Amino acid sequence: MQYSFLNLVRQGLSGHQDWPAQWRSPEPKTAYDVVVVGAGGHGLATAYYLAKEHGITNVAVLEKGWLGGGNTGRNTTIIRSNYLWEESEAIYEHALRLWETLSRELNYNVMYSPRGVMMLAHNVHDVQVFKRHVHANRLAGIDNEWLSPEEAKAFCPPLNISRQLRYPVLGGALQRRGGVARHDAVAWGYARGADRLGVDIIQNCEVTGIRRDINGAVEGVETTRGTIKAKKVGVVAAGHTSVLMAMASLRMPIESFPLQALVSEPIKPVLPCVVMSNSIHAYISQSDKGELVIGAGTDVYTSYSQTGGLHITTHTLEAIAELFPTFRRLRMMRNWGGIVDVTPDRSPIIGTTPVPGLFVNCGWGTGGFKATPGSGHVFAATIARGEPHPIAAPFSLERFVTGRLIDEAAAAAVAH
Ligand code: FAD
Ligand code: PYC
Repeated sequence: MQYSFLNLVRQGLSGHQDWPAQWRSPEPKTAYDVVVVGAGGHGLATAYYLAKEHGITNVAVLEKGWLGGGNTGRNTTIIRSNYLWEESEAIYEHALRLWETLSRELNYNVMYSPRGVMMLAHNVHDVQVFKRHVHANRLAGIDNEWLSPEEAKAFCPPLNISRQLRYPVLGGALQRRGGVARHDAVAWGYARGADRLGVDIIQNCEVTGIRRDINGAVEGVETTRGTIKAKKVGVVAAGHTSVLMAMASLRMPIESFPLQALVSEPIKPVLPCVVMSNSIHAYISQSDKGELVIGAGTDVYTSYSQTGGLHITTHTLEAIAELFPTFRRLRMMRNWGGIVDVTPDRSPIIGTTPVPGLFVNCGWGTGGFKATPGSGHVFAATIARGEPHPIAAPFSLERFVTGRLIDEAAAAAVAH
């Protein structure tokens, strides 16, 4: 029998009992050293590094749906580390370096393709902001360079740099080491790696409660498949973090919004890089299957719907048609949404919580796919040691009390 993402999806959709033993999730044990809630890329990477780097293998990853079926399987896979502030540069660059060797590390082709991410400027403000990022990144040893409109077109031939555009291209910031990866392969690679090290990955297992002992410390979780004891619980459930943390009486500075993406019919290779335009709002790349992968913005209202307003995608397609007139004739095949969790400063929360034994990793908003390896790596260290990894430390929950925010709104690249 062959392991494949499709099989896992079917397993999640149709119930594990219909499938051969090697495809089924194991029955949960009654107790683990660590329970990770959420089998997205971040949760699976956390479990992998807990086992690989810290020797903690008595770990369960609990997933209410199927492995990789959340934002990990729904995103446009853009990878870059061209953020403005030092704290963000540190974590996203940490992740980018792990991406560079991830296929070898996992012995699984995650199809990381550093084809370059070009962010377009359409007005004076964009030019100033992106040049500021270029300088900040280069000072930190992170590649980023400024391109004129002609250089941008040479790098990406289908791009329209006509001065007649409503919002003409005034230049672009290019991170050549940025690119894309194959989202389901990332989930699968980490899942297989963790599984081989002894981690239990349990699908169709929703966490419905967090159990605490008489002193308030975590002692396990309630799930749709029974009670599971654990002295350490890591919540990595993008979009649903507030719901889960409320089970431990914690209120999170998080709002959840639908964010959409869509793909075109497949065509021959035509788009050699990733292009992002924050101002007129579109981002686009071409998958190895040939489909153009297009991302839209978030809905204006909070919601747990995995769809989103049609007018948001329409707006994005207008922007794509203006920037790439040759794509106008293409048909769109599918669109979908994911639920992203957004913090007030648009930076993630990674670390301990006021509840002993309860750890949280969330708030990646529209941009956490690129962080997957780095996020899992530092979160595993945080859980193993019981204190924040140095790269994670600035992203503590306490920053919303101390006011030491990491305001990355300008680098978020997606309207939200
Ligand atoms: P998820 O993959 O969502 O995993 C969380 C898991 O927790 C889910 O599988 C969910 O079912 C599970 N869960 C929730 N509640 C429970 C419960 N009670 N019990 C058990 N399990 C539970 N980022 C980028 O860097 N680049 C991009 O180009 C990009 N594009 C995006 C485009 C779209 C349309 C979307 C929606 C997001 C995009 N992102 C992008 C953001 C990125 O997808 C996320 O930040 C990232 O995938 C989060 O990973 P995760 O593992 O934390 O979450
Ligand atoms: O963070 O680069 C990003 C991104 C692109 C699309 C959604 N998020």
